[in-house]
Amino acid sequence: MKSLLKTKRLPGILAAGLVALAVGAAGAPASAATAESSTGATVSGLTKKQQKAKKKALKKCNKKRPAKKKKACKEQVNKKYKKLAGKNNSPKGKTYTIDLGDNFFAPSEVNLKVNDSINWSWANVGGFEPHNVTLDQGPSGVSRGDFASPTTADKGFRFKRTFTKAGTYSFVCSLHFAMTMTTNVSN
Ligand SMILES: [Cu+2]
Repeated sequence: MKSLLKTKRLPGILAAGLVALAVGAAGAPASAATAESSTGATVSGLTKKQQKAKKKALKKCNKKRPAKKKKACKEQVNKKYKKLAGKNNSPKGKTYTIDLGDNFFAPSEVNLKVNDSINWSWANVGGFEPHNVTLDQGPSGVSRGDFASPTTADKGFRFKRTFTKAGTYSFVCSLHFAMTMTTNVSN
């Protein structure tokens, strides 16, 4: 597991650019692939992986003869990925509550599926000792800023985040280094 601080961002940007070019060639707007929504899907509604698969499928269609078959093939591919994009844009994940305490997370380990969420709750803290949720390590492409709660002792405080990328996430309270938790996210 690489530390997030050491994560190289450039290859990701290059890859996104290549996908953008590929999608552009397939007829979708080239700008679509660069920005990602909270679901991990691009603005076009497809994940980068899905965009790649779509491009491959369309390429296959190009080999079909006669032109009528080629057209029908492309229509089918476009329809399929339009449906997938719709799914991506309306994720139906579960929400799990994790309690913060003095000084622990409970439970300290949780297994999620992609698009599930955690709602961290300060309801059970003492009210004097401030705490936060800080991402220590996560899968590549996830940044600390995606999971950075304010620091507070406010029992009414809640911090909710959706997990769109599979992998292992280690969280810590930056004021109490023994206060850790692990989130495993699978596809
Ligand atoms: Cu703390």
